[in-house]
Amino acid sequence: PNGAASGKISMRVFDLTKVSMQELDDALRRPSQKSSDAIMQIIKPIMDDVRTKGDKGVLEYTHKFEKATSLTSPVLRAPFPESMMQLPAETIKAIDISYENIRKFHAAQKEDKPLEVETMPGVVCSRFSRPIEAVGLYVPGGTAVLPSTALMLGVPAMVAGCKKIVFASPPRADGSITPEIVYVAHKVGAESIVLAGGAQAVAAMAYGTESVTKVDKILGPGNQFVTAAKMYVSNDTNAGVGIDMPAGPSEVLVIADKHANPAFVVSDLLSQAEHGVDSQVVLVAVDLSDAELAAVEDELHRQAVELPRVDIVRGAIAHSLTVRARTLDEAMEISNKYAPEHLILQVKEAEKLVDKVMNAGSVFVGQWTPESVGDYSAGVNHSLPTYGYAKQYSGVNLASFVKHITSANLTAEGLRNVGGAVMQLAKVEELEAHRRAVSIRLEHMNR
Ligand code: HSO
Ligand code: ZN
Repeated sequence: PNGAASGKISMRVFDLTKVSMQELDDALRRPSQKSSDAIMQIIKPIMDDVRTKGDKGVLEYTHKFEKATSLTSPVLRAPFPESMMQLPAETIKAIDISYENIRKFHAAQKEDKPLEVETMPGVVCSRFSRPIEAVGLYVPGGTAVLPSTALMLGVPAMVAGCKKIVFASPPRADGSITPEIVYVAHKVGAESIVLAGGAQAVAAMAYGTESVTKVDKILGPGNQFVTAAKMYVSNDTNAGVGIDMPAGPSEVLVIADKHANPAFVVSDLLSQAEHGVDSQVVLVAVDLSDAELAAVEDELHRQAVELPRVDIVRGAIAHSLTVRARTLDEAMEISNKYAPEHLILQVKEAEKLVDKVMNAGSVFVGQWTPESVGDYSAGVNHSLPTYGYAKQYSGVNLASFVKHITSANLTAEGLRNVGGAVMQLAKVEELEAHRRAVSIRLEHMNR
């Protein structure tokens, strides 16, 4: 295909015996994101329009951006008509299998009973969780259809017990919505689908309209306008809405040694590279000879030119790299510093290396575990921290859909035991009413 005509597809190589860690750090720095100021200026009027004009505001933007001029309501309510989820049997089966695995894994994350600790005799502290009542799940449209994202957000929301699950996704020009997304929405018991994309969808769910349900938290990936709109509403106390992590371009880091099959390694690198020209893939090759590395490089070109999305791959590979490391420890050090969204371990005894993983969104262990299984069907979530945020954030999981509430429950003996400390600290902070809330009770006990 056309890819072959425009030169060999290859990644820059950094050899750790030749370059310094500093040079490598520079090379591994993610391409800087576009300034969000300009984007904020673009979305601000959209947010205002939707907040003030409601349904009419949403529809205007959907007519304009999605060309879905026949739409007269921005919302599709459950029960969704069968006719909107007509799918080939194989697709139904694939969604059903994936749904079940994702459900099982996230159901296992439920805490079956409240955590309870008696910190002193008579002083009992507990923690329990409650679902977030209403969640808005954004599923991007555009070039790719992403029912897998609907599953990754909808299934944990259902398992957590969120009462109102609202999906939002841009409709097609004829006003219809991808049937795969309708089917997933039906399976997780969603109450509605907002037929809108971009900032207008986020605004509608954050503020609510005549027909769009106002939600408490908005989750899901999206383009820069969606991301900016999520930041905007999360800073607006009038909206009172939470958001998940901002999603950046996809990434994968593969650690491969001599035992790895070059064809497998390359297929994993390319499966992330085909997401977008801004995706970044990193191969850390551990103790490969020049000939072994050359074999991987040839394989990369060979597989890449066969792909329908070779032009996107070319863009991603242009800012991707191979790092030659001497040992597994060195490889892990690089990976932990980079904190990849996805980490693939294609080394002998890969399970042993997992103990050394400190920073990563999700780990794929051993040669039989391509990242695609996690993207779709294994059960793990694919909404993960990018851009190095795996250093401090977790991917979407059951906890993303619940709040943890704590409670304290004291007996008279408990208050006698802890009261002195409370009164002394209240004194230090010169908060007399605090101190008295204890002393009044202790005096009452002694009467
Ligand atoms: N790899 C993506 C998720 C995805 N892959 C969806 C295919 N469909 C997250 O980085
Ligand atoms: Zn993917």
